[in-house]
Amino acid sequence: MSRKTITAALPYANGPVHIGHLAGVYVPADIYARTLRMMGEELLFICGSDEHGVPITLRARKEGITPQDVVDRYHKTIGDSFQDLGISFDTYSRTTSAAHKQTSQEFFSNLLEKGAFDVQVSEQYFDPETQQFLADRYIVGSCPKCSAEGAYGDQCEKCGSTLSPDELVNPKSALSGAEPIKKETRNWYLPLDRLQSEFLNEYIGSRQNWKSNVLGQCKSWLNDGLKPRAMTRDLEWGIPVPVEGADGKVLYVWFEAPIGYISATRELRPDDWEFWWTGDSEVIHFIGKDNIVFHCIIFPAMLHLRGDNYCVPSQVPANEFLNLEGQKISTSRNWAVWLHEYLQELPNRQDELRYVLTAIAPETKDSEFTWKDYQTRVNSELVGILGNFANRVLVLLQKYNNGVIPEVSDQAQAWMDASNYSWSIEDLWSKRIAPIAQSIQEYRFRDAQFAMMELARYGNKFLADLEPWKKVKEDPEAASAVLARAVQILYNTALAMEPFMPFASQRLLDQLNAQPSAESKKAFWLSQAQTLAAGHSIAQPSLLFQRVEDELVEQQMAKLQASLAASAAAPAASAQPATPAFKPMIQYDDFAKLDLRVATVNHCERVPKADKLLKLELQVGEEIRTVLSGIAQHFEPEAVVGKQVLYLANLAPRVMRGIESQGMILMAEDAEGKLHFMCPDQAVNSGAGVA
Ligand code: B3M
Ligand code: ZN
Repeated sequence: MSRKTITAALPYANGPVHIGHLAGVYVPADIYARTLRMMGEELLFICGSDEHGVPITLRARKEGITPQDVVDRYHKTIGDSFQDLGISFDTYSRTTSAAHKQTSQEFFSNLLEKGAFDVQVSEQYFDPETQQFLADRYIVGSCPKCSAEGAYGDQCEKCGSTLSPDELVNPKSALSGAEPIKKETRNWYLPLDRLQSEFLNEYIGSRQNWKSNVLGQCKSWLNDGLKPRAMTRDLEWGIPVPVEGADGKVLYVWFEAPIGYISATRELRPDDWEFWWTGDSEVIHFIGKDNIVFHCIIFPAMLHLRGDNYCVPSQVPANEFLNLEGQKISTSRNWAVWLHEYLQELPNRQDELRYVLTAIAPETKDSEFTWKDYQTRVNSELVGILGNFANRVLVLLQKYNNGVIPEVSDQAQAWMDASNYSWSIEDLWSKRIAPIAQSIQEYRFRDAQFAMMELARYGNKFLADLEPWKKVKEDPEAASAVLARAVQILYNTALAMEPFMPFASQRLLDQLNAQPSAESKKAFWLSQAQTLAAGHSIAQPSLLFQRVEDELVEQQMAKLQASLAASAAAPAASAQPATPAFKPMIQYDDFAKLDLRVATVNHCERVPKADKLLKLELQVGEEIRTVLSGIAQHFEPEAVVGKQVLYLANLAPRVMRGIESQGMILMAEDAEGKLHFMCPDQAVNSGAGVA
């Protein structure tokens, strides 16, 4: 068995994780890592926060905080919630770490020295208002493939298509809402077109055991013909490009984020991290389908170019998407079940969530989570089958044998054999446990969990057929023999539960008063069912799972509806009607009274305790004027300095927050409620009249 480097997609640290992330990536990855660890495989399970990228800077702007504040908040929220859910990473790192900066810059420099990049001057989209280049995610518009609004310049989140900004319909800058313009800039491109024929066609073509949904997507990209893609961007937030003269440029987030797996390994294992990424290591990436191109095309191309015996991903078991109550999960509309909120509102129900998400996992096609289904599966499967089986065996063993596992006499065994329950530990393993292990190793976690539940179903049928509660009256020894067998089925069920429901597995082992060794667990997963010896005393039984009552479902549904109502109401509150109603007619003399000027913003700052106001110092010809303006939630002070604005110079001054505001700057407000400066199309002398 070669060593395995198992990774789970690095969640963007611009918000918490939700059940879609869990079902798509983290729960299956954890089931896989836990099982192989118990099988004794040499492995590392790697993850961390993806802390660069435009969504983070967009949220920072929206909240008036720094990108580092954003990632610090969500790195903790995400890391804590994964831990509470029992996701057993060996490390949960982050891409703002020093190790990551070093590793990704070294990786880039290594490729640069090999001449792997083509430096191209290209025209990039530029925001004329904020004077910044726009990375793909800074450009939003309608998706050319599915017409969804709010598609990004690199990807449509609705249909999963990979896009380029030029394809977007009606592109706008996500920074200022302005129409982006093209401006020349120099970037370093990965020649994916050349790499396709050199390496990628053969690499993808030889991935026989990859899931069809993954291979399908890869082959469609290859059939379309790969194009060179810039691995650097003109952005402030990110890993600086380690090249002289590349100031203001950072590594493309999808170049450095996958390197985050390597840097996290380096942090965890400073002495032998390269061992896990070279030679015959098996790299296995757990991701969602929207990350396939980056993990199956771009990152393998990078690793191939890196050379030095770096290994390319051997398996990428990507899942499809999970929907919620008939709709796509949407972070912007808060149509989601957030993990940290679930853990707060439904304490000690981690296993229920893990179980349900595995049972409905979108392994081959999109699937659906509903709270009603959650309730049904918990109540009828976890409580009704698994919990019921455990409770019956433990209670009856306490009742008939004081909780001690009895010997099984030949006579009692003969009776069970005659009842078609010939007992064979070998059969129990080969027929009921081996299929669980095999399904897990083949990334079929739904099947694996179903096979695990089959153990409990078998146990329930065993009891129902032999009815020890009746047999005990005429033949207590036979009844005890049934329980002696049933408790072995239960013990193996507890062992089989661990990858799926680690908390409940431990609770059940505690009730069995069992402390299986690592060797015993390894044997369980590789070769034989385990037994508790005759004479072993179990502990006091208690219910493994609690029922989900209707009010829990009602509460969660009400919460979702409230989110929907809130997000539906939000545009109405801020958006203006397409054309605001016209005001009553005025006479020319009324207009002539207005003294409108062009003013230049010399300085701009926030107003303490006034989160909507900015204080601007305006140059108006020879005069300096101070104006307070309610634009603080639309613009950063530094984005305003230097602008020429439309200024109403003869509006009577008024004092706000103790500051005298002299006049007013005039802004346009668009249909989404976004504000825009009314600037002259070229610089004019400040104080110039407007009529
Ligand atoms: N941050 C997850 C996403 O696309 C992305 C994964 C990076 S894994 C290197 O939501
Ligand atoms: Zn689309």
